[in-house]
Amino acid sequence: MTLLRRTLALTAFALLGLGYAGNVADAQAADPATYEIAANVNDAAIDTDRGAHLVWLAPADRRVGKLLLFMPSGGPTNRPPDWKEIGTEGSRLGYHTIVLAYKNEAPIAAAPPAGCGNSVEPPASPPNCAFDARMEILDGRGESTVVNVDRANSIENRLTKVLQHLAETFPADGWSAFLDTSGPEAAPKWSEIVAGGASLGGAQAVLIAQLHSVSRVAVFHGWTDAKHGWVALGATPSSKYFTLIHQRDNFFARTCFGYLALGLAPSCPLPGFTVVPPDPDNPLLVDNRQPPFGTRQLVFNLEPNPLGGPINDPYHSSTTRDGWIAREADGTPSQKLLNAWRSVLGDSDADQLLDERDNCPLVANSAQTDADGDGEGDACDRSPRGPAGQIADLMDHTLAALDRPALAPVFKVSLETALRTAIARNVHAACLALRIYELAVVVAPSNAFSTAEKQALIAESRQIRTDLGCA
Ligand SMILES: [Ca+2]
Ligand SMILES: [Ca+2]
Ligand SMILES: [Ca+2]
Repeated sequence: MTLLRRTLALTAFALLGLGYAGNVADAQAADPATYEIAANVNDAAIDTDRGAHLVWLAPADRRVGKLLLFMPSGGPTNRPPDWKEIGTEGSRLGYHTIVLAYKNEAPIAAAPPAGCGNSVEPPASPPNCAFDARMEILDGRGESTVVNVDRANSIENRLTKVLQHLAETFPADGWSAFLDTSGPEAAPKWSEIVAGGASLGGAQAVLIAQLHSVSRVAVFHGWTDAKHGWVALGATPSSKYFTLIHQRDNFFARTCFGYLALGLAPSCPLPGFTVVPPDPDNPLLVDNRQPPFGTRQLVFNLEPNPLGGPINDPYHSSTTRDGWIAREADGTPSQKLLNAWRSVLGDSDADQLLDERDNCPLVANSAQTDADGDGEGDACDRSPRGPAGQIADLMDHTLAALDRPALAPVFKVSLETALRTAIARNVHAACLALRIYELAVVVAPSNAFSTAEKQALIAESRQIRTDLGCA
């Protein structure tokens, strides 16, 4: 008995220690990319002027078997090395992570004929300007008159080629799971991919999710053509969309219409964010809340990093771009911003364990201790020591209340049977032993327990039977 209890306690202690050892990543700087892969790998027709792809491979014990595709914002100088922090965070969460170099140098917002204009409303011509431009950036099939992306340089081909390279070069690392080879030409396996990005790239993720059923959509920053009429739900349901925007992003007001189309906002302007100037104490801001946030559309209002240098809209850039994101005094990304990133990426309680592998998805518990091993972490398990621990407690309470020590074996026999069978997961036998115990308490002489003690012990035993799922 005593030995059993000590074993339980030591196991819990050991798990606690292991868990804490795994929770030091928060204070580290960005991880260097695991691989930097030339954009023209496996295809000489891809031009390299958008830089190389950055790829992070999560440690084997953290991998969740999903790819995070992150597409940078639009602009001639916006290349993957400006998104190392979010790439790092994706990897730390367990995603195979690719920050993709793609044809983002002709932003949709450029004045026609280079783009579709910077207005809230779509340009008079060409019709469907933003949709066609985005389609061409995605698949390179000549849809647009304002951008010029051939098939080789499309997002689809660039992603496919880098995935093929990774799968061929590192066959043991799981990259082939993100390739669909069932058709005449290999393609990304979108069902296993989190489509994510910043601004132009965020809206490319929305387009991908319209066309394909993706694992999740992670849309960061506002985007210029959010009200150009093309944003709609398609293959991916609204429940898989998650977004983050800075309240002072110059696209904030118009992006609401994108959220509206995706079922992320009930109306526009975005309810709760209409006060001018923005109220820093607004309780809806993620800055003023603790995860889990419980909503799929997040707004923040942190000060951008002034060291990023002059840029048209530092608030816009500060949603994910390394030079402008809010940072702690030690230079690491703002914890409040990290909380929001993690929520958007699928870690609702921001403890760096994605919901799907978190034993308490809505309670921060990076240690993941689970003393009774039932798959529910101690932090959210109503009986964290499990039935065995509860029965051990009942034994203690019984012997402490008992005024006639000579009767102890009567109760010990049934409780030890209950304990032994509960540990063996023989629920039926444990339930029976507890009923026998309760009967023994009921018929015990009045000089053994007081009436109140009897009632308390029986109630405790019944609770254990409920937790065991006794019939
Ligand atoms: Ca989590
Ligand atoms: Ca948790
Ligand atoms: Ca548990």
